[in-house]
Amino acid sequence: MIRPEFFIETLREKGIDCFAGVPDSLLKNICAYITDHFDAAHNIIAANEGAAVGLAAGHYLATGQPACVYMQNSGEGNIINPLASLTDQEVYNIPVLLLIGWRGRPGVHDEPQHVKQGKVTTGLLNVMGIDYTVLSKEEDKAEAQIKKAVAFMQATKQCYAIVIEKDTFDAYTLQNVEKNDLTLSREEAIQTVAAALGEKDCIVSTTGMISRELFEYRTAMNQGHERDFLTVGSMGHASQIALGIALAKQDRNVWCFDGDGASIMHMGSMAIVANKAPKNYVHVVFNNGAHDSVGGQPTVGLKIDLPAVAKAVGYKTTYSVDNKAELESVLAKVNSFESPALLEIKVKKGNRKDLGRPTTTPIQNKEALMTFLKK
Ligand SMILES: Cc1ncc(C[n+]2csc(CCOP(=O)(O)OP(=O)(O)O)c2C)c(N)n1
Repeated sequence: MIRPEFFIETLREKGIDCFAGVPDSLLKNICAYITDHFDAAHNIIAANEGAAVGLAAGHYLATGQPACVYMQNSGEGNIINPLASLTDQEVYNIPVLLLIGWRGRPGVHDEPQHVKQGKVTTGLLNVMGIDYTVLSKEEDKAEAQIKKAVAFMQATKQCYAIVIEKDTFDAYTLQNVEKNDLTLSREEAIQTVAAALGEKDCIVSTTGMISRELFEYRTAMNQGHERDFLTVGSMGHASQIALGIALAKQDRNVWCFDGDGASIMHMGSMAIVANKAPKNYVHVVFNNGAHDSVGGQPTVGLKIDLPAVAKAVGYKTTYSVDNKAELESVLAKVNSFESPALLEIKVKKGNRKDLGRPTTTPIQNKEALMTFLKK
């Protein structure tokens, strides 16, 4: 295994001292080390991975030094456009070092949403003409790979990718944890909202723990899972899946259970929700100011005024609560919400250690929901 400090300090010695990206569970230890050891101008947790490539390009334009973009391989989809039309040698020819966590690597068991992405991870790099290496788990070999990557970028000005397998890095625990006094847990907030829903209502929940906690709530209540679409992948798009359903099924309320990281990832979608103005749409954002599902790295979620953003783009009703009593009193008024509505629930970080994963497959989930929506 490689020590995070060894990896990052080797990059720093080679002139790479600026990072941007979206955190990943495979890169949790590296992301935590970067968060603790680089200031705000040298580590930017971006809205999405494509935005991180933009930041890295800006850094190169200003300094002549490549920056490093870290991401889960799910983020490859978000970087294709800036790779093809910004950094590519046939356009501006700007070097960026891509650090890609390889979930779903063929032969390694992983969740369904990672299987396809795992199969195409290196193929996508090939198609984009990006040279890459899979990082060795031995430090001396890894050091040689880093040297080669940096030399390649210096010589060609092209991007280069380092692909990271599971269990490549030693443990490192984030020290700079931003403290707040939030007490409501996300799981309790999810249960409270789910319990307030009408019989015909459906939920589209976002990637990560939110969907897992919702799934476990239904199981615990013996309710079945047909009313929930668990967006296990496709981070940031739950609000649009919900909008698609809401516009086509105006006879029932559609709830989006979103995270702050996910809603910020494609925040422009909020403007589309507001503009389409469905009469049956409630956007709930469980805001813990963190990418909790992949290691708790900070988002800007608690530093921005989400209800004000929603209001500014045209949501008709907005609420922000941070405790159960307030949440219940808002939910009691649900039938008089002018829609689309945004309900921000500020919650603390963290999850139950024995939290399970959905036991239904994505196809089963889809079919059950479609049957439910026909009723
Ligand atoms: C495009 C993409 N980038 C990164 C990830 C990895 N990922 C899964 S969940 C998650 C964090 C989600 O944070 P948030 O929406 O705030 O919800 P929380 O986990 O805090 O409840 C991330 C970064 C992903 N699945 N897809």
